[in-house]
Amino acid sequence: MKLKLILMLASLLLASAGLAHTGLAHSTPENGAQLQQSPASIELEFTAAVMLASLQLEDADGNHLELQFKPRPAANEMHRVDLPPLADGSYQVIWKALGADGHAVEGTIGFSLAATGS
Ligand SMILES: [Cu+2]
Repeated sequence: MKLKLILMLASLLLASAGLAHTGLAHSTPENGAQLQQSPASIELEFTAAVMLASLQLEDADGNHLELQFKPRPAANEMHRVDLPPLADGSYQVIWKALGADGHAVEGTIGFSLAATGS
């Protein structure tokens, strides 16, 4: 019965649309930012309090840079992690967080750095 299947799929879609997962509201640097100064920190602001489970900084060659990040059990809307001075190049920030609804969310923020006069 095709109609039954369509109705079932439609109700599944409606049900999942009603669940709002916690997401990233804003980041500094922003995704796609082209910076002229090495950012002192990365700031992630979420739509609701989350536990930041992991944060990695990767350069264009795929190397992971050492960060002073340790996961903390406290949930916050805003997470800030200090960055070391960065060389010119492009970077990816890969974050994973656990939302209040128990769902894991993750994302990537890319930015590039080209310091003037260097
Ligand atoms: Cu969720």
